[in-house]
Amino acid sequence: MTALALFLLAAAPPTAPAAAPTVAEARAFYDQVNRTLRKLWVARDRAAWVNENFLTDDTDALAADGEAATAAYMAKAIPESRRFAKLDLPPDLARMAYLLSVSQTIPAPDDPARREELAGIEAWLQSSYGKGKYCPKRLGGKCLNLDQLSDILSKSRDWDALVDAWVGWHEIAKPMREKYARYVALANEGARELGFDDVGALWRSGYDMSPAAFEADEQRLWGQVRPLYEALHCYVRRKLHEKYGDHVPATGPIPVPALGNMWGQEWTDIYDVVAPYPSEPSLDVGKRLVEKKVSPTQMVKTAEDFFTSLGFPPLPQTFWERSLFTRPRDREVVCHASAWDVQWDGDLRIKVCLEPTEDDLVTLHHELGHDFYFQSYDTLPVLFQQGANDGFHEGIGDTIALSVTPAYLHHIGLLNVTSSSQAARINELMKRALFKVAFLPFGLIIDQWRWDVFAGKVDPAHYNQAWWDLKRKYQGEVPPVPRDESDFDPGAKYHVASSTPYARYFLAAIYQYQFHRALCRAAGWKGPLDRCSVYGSKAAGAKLRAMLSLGASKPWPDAMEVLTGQRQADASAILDYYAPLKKWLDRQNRGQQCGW
Ligand code: X8Z
Ligand code: ZN
Repeated sequence: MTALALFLLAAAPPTAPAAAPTVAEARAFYDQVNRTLRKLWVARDRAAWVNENFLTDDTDALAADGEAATAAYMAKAIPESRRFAKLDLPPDLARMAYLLSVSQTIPAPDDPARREELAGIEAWLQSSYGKGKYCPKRLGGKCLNLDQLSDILSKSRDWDALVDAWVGWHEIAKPMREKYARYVALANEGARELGFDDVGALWRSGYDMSPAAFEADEQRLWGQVRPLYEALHCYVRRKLHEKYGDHVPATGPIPVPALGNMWGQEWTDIYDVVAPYPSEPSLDVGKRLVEKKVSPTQMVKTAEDFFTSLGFPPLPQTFWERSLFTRPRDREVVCHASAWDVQWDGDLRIKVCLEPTEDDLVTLHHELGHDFYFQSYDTLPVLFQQGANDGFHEGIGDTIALSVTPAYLHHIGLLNVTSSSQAARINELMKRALFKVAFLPFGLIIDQWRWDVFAGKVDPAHYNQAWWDLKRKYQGEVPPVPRDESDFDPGAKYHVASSTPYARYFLAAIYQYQFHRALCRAAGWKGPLDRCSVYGSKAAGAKLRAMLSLGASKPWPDAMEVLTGQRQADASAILDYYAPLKKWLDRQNRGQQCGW
């Protein structure tokens, strides 16, 4: 030991035990976290907004900076918050501690170079998806974007054209494969530094239960709805086989492009092929939107009007000034629909590329559901400015869309005639089931795949195989042509390229019927659920707003109880809703070899 060291030892004061932290210190800490996060999130979201509205290399870099700055702060703040872990915190602080611990979707390693690399990959993936195009040789240099390719999937009934559009779009994802593997490795490092097994475990920790309990709960719900899905699959496959011959075999899984949607995630656009009673009055809202020359702004106003009829304040003037409603002709944008509160204080916006279609009218109700949720909690501390869980956020606009019934559409002039016959009702239920029941297994598998990837159960050499194994197993869907590991089909789906977790949509697909049932009861409706519209009911609106205004300040079962009286996800509402259709399908499927 040197003389200097000896001197220092001698001079050091006796070491006092570190003072135990107090609740007051914890409160000061979380006040500061909320203030700092507000600044970081506003900066991040401004950059993301500009980036997604104006995709260039520079705005990609700005968006990545915003993400990296947040990640850098989180990598320090989360470990620091553990100082208070042993304290008996009051419920609001305990809730903040929990929300902070799970608030990073893609956590970054606490090393600046790796953090920036990860943020750069995130921005690149999302940007590549946004700019994705297919330039078939036959068009001599003209390229087709996702809207145009989706249009082919939804309208063409020519098998070769369908397959060409499908394969063409999936080409955009091939270059993502290698970067995705790196992104998984870096994000997992970040998750482990925060004490999670991997990113998937972190995502499954956001539901006020253990990751394992969450997985089990999803499977419980899937088990309840699976017979309904299989009945629909069986009937639809038969109709598609009649239409396309052996391109859609009479038994086994269905090739995706036959289903009218790029990802086979919802099948509404083949309603014409499968309509139970084609001679009943038309349900073609898109046709009316075109005939009546309804503008994008009028479509948005129609959706807004539903919410204000329930007692929500109208959207702010800035919403109309700052939102994007149509695809710009002069620049690249991320067209996948989204809703924003950029300044976390009621700065509501949407970013959509509207066409006069029923799908887009429904999407508008979905997006405004996000905005009116933001509006309901925009004065809470930012850690509470979230849905009760992310499935709640996705489920609100969809709940309202369940009230957009044919009778309501007739009332607002978007359907010529309605009928109350049983045949018309089966048509309506079929159309909705093509949208919502078809979606259920898709809602499950996106994150089943990512959970397995993050957990290392699927390595990069099997990315595509694992994807199609899940699609076949849960959805009964297969690709139209052989695929291999030079493809990266998961990356051709927005939420994979944009790092958006997906279990939320599965939950929303179940919750929305529970919410709808509760709103209908509040509105005094006594008839069947599929005929109920709560349009104009202030009583239903008040119940809904009571739940939304909680944000994430309480565990989600508390929020659910406020609206529904229930504390659990419960598939009985969706099963009740489609019961008449299920009965009808079972009759149609008699003697068929269902399943795949
Ligand atoms: O991504 C969305 C919304 C934006 S949060 C348009 N949805 C999922 C999808 O398109 O895959 C809504 C339903 C499912
Ligand atoms: Zn959404």
